[in-house]
Amino acid sequence: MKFYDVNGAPSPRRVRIVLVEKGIEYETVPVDTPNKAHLEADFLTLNPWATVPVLQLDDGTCISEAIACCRYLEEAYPEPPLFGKNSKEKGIISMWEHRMEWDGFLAVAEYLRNTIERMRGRGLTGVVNFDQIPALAERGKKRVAHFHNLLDERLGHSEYMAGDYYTIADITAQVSLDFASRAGLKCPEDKKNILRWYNLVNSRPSAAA
Ligand SMILES: N[C@@H](CCC(=O)N[C@@H](CS)C(=O)NCC(=O)O)C(=O)O
Repeated sequence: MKFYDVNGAPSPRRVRIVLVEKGIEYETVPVDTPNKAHLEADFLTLNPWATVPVLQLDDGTCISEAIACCRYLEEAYPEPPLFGKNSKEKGIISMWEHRMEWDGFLAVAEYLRNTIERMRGRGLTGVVNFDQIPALAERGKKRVAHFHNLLDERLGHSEYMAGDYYTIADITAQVSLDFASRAGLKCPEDKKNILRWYNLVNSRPSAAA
């Protein structure tokens, strides 16, 4: 299995963490996104949406979209389960994972993609160039503050994001929190519930992925 990756990028990191948690062996193929390798024909045959990560299975099948890659890995390598062990858990975990992507990951992306010079004319991923919109950067910043509140409130009465064990919902929240921090939107120090949980998830070997 090949994994098309960008060093340090948050979307592929969601999948990298799952690969480590499940102890899966794979081959990394670096994609030079700063030099726009993901917009060239060779890469677009793997993923026409021009985003990283992409998993390429041994039969050549390509799966893009971080959560879809994680979902494939869960089905192909069920242990340890990260998406739940029964139908109720699966529903609850998916609910929290999806909220973490919307309220966390996409909020940071909205802020960053509409702010930094390197992403000028690249307000969205994909083959179409969209202008940055400063008002969206402002909104993204507010959404990240809201995300910190939401996370702290939830973790005040749940050990992990979706219950009493580590799941894909924690992975999306953890990556979003680190993504925000790297974008300069650090978690306020008074968010004690986030700090408690962050120490837990960040002490797992997969956090280094
Ligand atoms: N919806 C995609 C988003 C992936 C994404 O945004 N990847 C970034 C790297 S973290 C990327 O490919 N950026 C290319 C670009 O900015 O054009 C997913 O979940 O996999």
